[in-house]
Amino acid sequence: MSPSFRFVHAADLHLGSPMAALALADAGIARRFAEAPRAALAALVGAIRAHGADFLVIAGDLYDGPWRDARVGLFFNREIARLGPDFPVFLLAGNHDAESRVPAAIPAPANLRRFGTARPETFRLDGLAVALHGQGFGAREERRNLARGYPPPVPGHFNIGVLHSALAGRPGHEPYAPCTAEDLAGRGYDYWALGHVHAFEVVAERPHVVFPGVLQGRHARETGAKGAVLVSVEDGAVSALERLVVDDVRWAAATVDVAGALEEGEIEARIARALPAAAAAAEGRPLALRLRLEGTTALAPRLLARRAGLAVTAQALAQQVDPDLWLETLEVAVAAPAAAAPADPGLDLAALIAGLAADPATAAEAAALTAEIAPRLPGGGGALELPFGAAPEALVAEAAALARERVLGEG
Ligand SMILES: [Mn+2]
Repeated sequence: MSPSFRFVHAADLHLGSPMAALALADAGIARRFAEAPRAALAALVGAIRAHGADFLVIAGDLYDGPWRDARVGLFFNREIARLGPDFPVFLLAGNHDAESRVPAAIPAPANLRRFGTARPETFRLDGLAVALHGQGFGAREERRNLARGYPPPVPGHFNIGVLHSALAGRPGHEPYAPCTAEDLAGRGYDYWALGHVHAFEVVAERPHVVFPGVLQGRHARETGAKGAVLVSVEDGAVSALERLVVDDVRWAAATVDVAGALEEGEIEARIARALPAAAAAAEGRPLALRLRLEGTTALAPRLLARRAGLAVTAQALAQQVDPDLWLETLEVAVAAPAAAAPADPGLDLAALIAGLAADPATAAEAAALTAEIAPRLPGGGGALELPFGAAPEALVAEAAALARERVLGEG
């Protein structure tokens, strides 16, 4: 009879990652968000101790990239050391922390074991009859099917394959170390501890193929609960798999339909109605909300021109719902109804502005200006990105709305 045990599978901690700024947050809350990836690791260590797990597997992208200094590495080592000198931690390098980008620059705690990158390596925990097989990334762009080179399972052991891969492809993720779920099932292992894909996913069972997802969401596209997984093994088979939700802050996105709204009070009322459902996603944590206004309304030029003020209003409304509900961005994706014919066809300013706004040359000029100005701003352009969105077209649309308001007195 094989021993029963439990282990924790985590991946994509991205320590050292810059957290998206919150325009209206005060210094304290901004710091809370900035430190959330570290707080999530500390919470994970606490959860491991509380659950009495036997070992920890980290399947790549522990670090977001090359260290700015040694502090991030010292922080990780300290947290791992809190698990005790006899608690095994297995670490695999992913694309973000490939060996060439994040070399093992400082001495590691005695309980940390790092998979090699030249070939697959096997670690055994003979007391638990566990064998772990893994090959880390030597360089960022690993295009080979690494899984195919993994060794046969160790007989009489619970075999775990540790791999950083998007499998045959996952939207939004580079197709590094590509392989199929069939490649993995064919190895004869009991559990595949994957990393790289930031959403939690149980791809298959028996053998289990699992992405725990990112440990802490870092921007408004990483929404919802985040953490690791706790795997229970009895009689040589997975008997339970549960999520350990350890994120310290959370992200959400919501869309408000402003179609047909005739006055700003109506816009505010519709924002206020959307907020409680969005706030529910926080589950007691600070929540950063990306709010998007959509629809065709005569107020469109005014909304685009006065977005900064509207963002402050939305933040104030959010605080009424939950003091820890923070507006990440207010996206104003609205359109004005088709305009009536101008009174004086001789000088049609509205048409002139609309024509300029639709001209690709204007967008190109806006993109060039943005690229020139952004690096000179504090934070390297983050401040510019936040109010205007990524696309030069959005910048031009906002400029056109401002011009209409100033020149034509609209809005
Ligand atoms: Mn990755």
